[in-house]
Amino acid sequence: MKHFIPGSLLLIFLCCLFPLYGQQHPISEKVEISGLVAHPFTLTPGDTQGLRLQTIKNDRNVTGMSGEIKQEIRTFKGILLRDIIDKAGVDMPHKKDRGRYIVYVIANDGYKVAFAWNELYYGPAADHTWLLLEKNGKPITKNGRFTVFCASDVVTGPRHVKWVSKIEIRRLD
Ligand SMILES: Nc1nc2c(c(=O)[nH]1)N[C@H]1C(S)=C(S)[C@@H](COP(=O)(O)O)O[C@H]1N2
Ligand SMILES: [Mo]
Repeated sequence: MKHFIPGSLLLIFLCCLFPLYGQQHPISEKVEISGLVAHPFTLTPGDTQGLRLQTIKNDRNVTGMSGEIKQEIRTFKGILLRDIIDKAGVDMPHKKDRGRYIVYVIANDGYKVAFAWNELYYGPAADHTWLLLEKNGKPITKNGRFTVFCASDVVTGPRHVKWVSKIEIRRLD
């Protein structure tokens, strides 16, 4: 017997696979820091480029729009986002343009979140925005390897970025 699949059946089969394809979140093993910076660099779980890894006790869970708890984070290990930006060195010739700069956190599934440069230096988020490598004493594997988390946000879900692969410094018009 010939192994013959009619074209229409093949098409139906491929259409069934498509939603699965959309749900896959390829894990990035690195985070590239790039954009308007003097020294672009790459972080991996094994090479954090000499940046200070801090272990933090945390009382802010990952919450949704109506306050529901999506995930409990009791402790985490991570690098302050500001330390990462400092190391890369933002190329900002005119200080008064600081309000135009954003730190764009990009995930492998297309999710993107902007932080204003100003808030990461002068706002509540300055001391509370982290690139996490571990949660609750374990490396991030399920949504990993890197997560950005802003513990000073009122609702923390939207800026809890899983599968982070890039951090880009951009300037708005
Ligand atoms: N990469 C990525 N991160 C994401 C999302 C996403 O779709 N992709 N969803 C966000 C939303 S809307 C919420 S509420 C939280 C949920 O986090 P959880 O995994 O703890 O439920 O993740 C956020 N981070
Ligand atoms: Mo959400």
